[in-house]
Amino acid sequence: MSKLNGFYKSRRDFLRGATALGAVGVFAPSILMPGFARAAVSDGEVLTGSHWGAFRAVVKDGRWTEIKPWEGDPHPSKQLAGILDSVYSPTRIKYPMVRRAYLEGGPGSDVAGRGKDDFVRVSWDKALDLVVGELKRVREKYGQAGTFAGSYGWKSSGRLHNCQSLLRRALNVGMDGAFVNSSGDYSTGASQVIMPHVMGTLEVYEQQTVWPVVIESTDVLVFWGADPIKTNQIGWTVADHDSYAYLEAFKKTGKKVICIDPIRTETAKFFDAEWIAPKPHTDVAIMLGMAHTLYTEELHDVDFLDEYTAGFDKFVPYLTGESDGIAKSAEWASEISGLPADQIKELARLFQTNRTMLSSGWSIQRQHHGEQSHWMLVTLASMLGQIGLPGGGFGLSYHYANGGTPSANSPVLPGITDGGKAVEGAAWLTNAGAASIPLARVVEMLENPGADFDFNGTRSKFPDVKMVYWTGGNPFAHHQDRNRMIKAWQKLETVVVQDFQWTATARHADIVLPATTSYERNDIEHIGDYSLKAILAMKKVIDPVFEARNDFDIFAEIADRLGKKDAFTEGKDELEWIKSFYDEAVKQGEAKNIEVPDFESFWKEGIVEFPATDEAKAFVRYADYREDPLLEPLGTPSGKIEIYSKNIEKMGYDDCPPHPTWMEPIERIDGPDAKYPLHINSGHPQDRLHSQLCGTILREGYAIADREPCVINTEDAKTRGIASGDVVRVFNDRGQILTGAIVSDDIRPGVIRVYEGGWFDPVDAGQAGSLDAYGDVNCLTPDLGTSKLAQGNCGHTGIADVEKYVGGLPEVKVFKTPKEA
Ligand SMILES: Nc1nc2c(c(=O)[nH]1)N[C@H]1C(S)=C(S)[C@@H](COP(=O)(O)OP(=O)(O)OC[C@H]3O[C@@H](n4cnc5c(=O)[nH]c(N)nc54)[C@H](O)[C@@H]3O)O[C@H]1N2
Ligand SMILES: Nc1nc2c(c(=O)[nH]1)N[C@H]1C(S)=C(S)[C@@H](COP(=O)(O)OP(=O)(O)OC[C@H]3O[C@@H](n4cnc5c(=O)[nH]c(N)nc54)[C@H](O)[C@@H]3O)O[C@H]1N2
Ligand SMILES: [Mo]
Repeated sequence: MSKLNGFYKSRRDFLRGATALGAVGVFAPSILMPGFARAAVSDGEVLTGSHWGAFRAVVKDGRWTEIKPWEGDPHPSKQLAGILDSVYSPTRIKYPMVRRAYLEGGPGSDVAGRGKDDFVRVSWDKALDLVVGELKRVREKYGQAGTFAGSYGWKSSGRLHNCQSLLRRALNVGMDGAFVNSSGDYSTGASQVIMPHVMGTLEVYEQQTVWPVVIESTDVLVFWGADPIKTNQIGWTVADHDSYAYLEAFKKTGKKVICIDPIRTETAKFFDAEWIAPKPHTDVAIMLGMAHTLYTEELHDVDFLDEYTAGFDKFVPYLTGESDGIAKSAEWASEISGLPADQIKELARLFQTNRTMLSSGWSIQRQHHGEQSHWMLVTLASMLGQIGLPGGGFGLSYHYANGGTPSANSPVLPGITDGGKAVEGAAWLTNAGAASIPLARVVEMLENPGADFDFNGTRSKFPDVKMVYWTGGNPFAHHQDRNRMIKAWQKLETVVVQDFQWTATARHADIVLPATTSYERNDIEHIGDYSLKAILAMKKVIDPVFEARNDFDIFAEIADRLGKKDAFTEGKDELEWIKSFYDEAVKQGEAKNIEVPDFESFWKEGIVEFPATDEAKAFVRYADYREDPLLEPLGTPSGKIEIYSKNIEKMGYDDCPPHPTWMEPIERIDGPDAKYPLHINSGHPQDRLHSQLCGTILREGYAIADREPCVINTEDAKTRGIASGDVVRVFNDRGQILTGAIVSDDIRPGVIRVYEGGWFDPVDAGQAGSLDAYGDVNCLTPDLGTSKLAQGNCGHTGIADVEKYVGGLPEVKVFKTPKEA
């Protein structure tokens, strides 16, 4: 499932949305006035937008000089400053570049030399000849599945220059779909597969009981591994930041807020919340301890469980220990989690006697057996019996893209498609005529061509991939176990990377194509993934920097060289595409009786806003199901919340039983055979978006000793002789990174925090196991699937140790331009 199209309130909306989008691309091209709004201004202000929000760009003499938040943004992100800097940063890719050994020796030359920054500048013509030549050669020599184009990542906002769809579109029309695709994402890999079995929907990208209702009706607001103050800075479309006003309003009520998190988060600080800090990776045990308390004290809602859920009776013998001899009591959970048993019991009673919203983030499912976390959360919420009541139940998206913000009655923009075939999770394996893999298994795929793998009830074989084309993502930041990945990458004969900055992924490529940032081209996007509060003209701010080209143009040219330019462009240029998306919104507006101005007025104005309806301001998730479970059944086989899933039972997976279960992860602190004493918390960064903006001035605000920070508890620092500001080496069997220490009591003892997205900067490039000079936490995390069911990534699993670094300090080089011969 992609996150492209906002959210769906219900399964039916989801189906409707899917069909509507399937129809995109058939609109006749319309002729626009020549030159209309095509040029960037040389002086003035341009309203545009990004994942970080909408803003006005001040341009002087054709150069972007200042960035001001849009007046309609109630809580602009401090990260905006980094955007401007990223455009002119020394890490910009200026020209098409080819790795020297590759240019001289051809595909597969000196693969161990990747990452050594030895590139040669070539013309666009030469670069595209090489790319297209390779696409053809690989197909001829290795067949349909020789190229991986399941490229993933947080490409920029915008419905047209969606580089991942454009890549697949070019290969669909130009190569008859001869490429390997991917399904899922890194965000919710486990949840988006288990939740349809449990709730009949994805849950994670859907509207929540809205904030006005929570403010009114919720008595106890629990953030379970969720930090909305940090993470709501970002939207998949253009962030609206409207949740901040609601969080403020909730704070004013003085009602109880609890944060269950190994870290005292920004959200915990904002609310001065009760901070409960369990050992990481033990949440399922804690929830089971609560469930056991409710059950043994007869506090569970028997009527709710009877009427709205299926299979509770099969879960009870596990809960009580009748089936395996271990009662999942609060005392049992206390042993595992380190929380006092009484605290677990008291929390269970508190939740039961108050209207409680259990709001969970996604880290607890980005872990080994991550499927169990949200399944157990739903089970706990079902026992509390408040699902579908105002302000009660659970929510899996309050922390993401300002979920819970009431939705406007707005049309939904379509976007460029991959060539008429939707890239949706459900279509995997048949998608685009070639194989598809669960995204996070990409390294395993390279290592084991022909080997079987399981996924959500299916079994398939890994294709034999020889070429990778990555665009709009940074796998050398987002993927786990960097050193294993480096070795696997060496199996590839050709790696093409299209980006605007010299990420580690680009530095490990053979052919590097410079893309524009979204501020160097025109596009269109919504403001507010959930609020849908406006449609924004993402106008070009400046002309392309150096030789950067738009993603659309690069792929149109590739399609052209494959003899399929018209099929790719459908005869439309940039602005004609944008207009066609907008015109679809106008049509929807007519059907829905919403006033939507025509394209010319919209583009001139730059924005059209839509207000939230009264109905949207009162939205309670699952209220309709609660009111009428027969007429409004869930999309599960039983039509009910599945605490026991017969479908999952049939799959017979040893690592995903048919009801929520505590399962030991491959490693955790104090777990069986734990080899290292500290858990690695690799949460999302406060001051950047993954690896984006790491190469900007924002880094000056957080880097310690020029490295990525590592937060360590005071006790753990003391026993290791570490002080704030020290350079420390974090290490385990998988890798070693240098970071700068921050000693703090805002983190549980036994836990360190290094945010994901720090740029990988190996001292000995190409050599697996090299010391990383800057601090890419994914040198330390394990690369394994959450389970056979979802095969999500386990970025939040992993243990390590830390020591003060006393060796000679290697220079951080990754933020400089590589050699441009
Ligand atoms: N250990 C650990 N690992 C994690 C996580 C974790 O919690 N812990 N979180 C995971 C999650 S949830 C995610 S979503 C991933 C994020 O992983 P990514 O999405 O891969 O990370 P980004 O840094 O956002 O990379 C986006 C890249 O796209 C490029 N780009 C942006 N716009 C454009 C464009 O218009 N055109 C082109 N061609 N390129 C563009 C940017 O320059 C950047 O290099 O990381 C995952 N990895
Ligand atoms: N500023 C900023 N915002 C972002 C992003 C970003 O990169 N920067 N990325 C966006 C994206 S793509 C995504 S997917 C979302 C990610 O949203 P999340 O996955 O929810 O974010 P994380 O920061 O990984 O984790 C949330 C919290 O879980 C806690 N946690 C970690 N392990 C455990 C555990 O075992 N138990 C408990 N109880 N808590 C635990 C972490 O300490 C953290 O405070 O954020 C989005 N928003
Ligand atoms: Mo994500």
